Amino acid sequence: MKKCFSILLLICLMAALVPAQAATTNLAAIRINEFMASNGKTIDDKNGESTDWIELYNTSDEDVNIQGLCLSDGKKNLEKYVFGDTVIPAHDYLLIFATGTEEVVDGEIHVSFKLSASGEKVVISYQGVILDSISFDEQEKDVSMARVDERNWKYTSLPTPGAENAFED
Ligand SMILES: [Ca+2]
Ligand SMILES: [Ca+2]
Repeated sequence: MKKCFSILLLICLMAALVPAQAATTNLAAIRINEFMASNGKTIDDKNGESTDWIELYNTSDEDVNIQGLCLSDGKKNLEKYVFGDTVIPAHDYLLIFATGTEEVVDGEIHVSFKLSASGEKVVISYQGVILDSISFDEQEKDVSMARVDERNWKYTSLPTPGAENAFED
């Protein structure tokens, strides 16, 4: 009886230690989904500044831990920002602010570069392999570039930082 109880206790302990739904590390499921290189009145970061922002999207049915994923504004230095232990839930978004100062403000990720409104790139990579990238030209204030589908991007004056992309008719 005592042995039975011990085994039961062990099972309970193990169940508590193993997360119910472990996130995968399937970085191929992560896309750059939207960004804004000239943010006027669209959204403020948690410092109250209207800084550039980048939205990532998890296209998969499983939560993905993006630890080790790199984010940059060019291909020369891919590792301008390396994500720590960060989970993007299935079919969910992660909003990052390109403020020029690397910090986490109340859970909000800020990176050490900005996006140039006269044109630049957004690149995600892992260990030197580019997983997704978008090159852009001159950007208008409060107009974002948003992914329409796997291949196409469009400007939109209905920016949706952290939510499903929206476009004018
Ligand atoms: Ca830049
Ligand atoms: Ca969006």
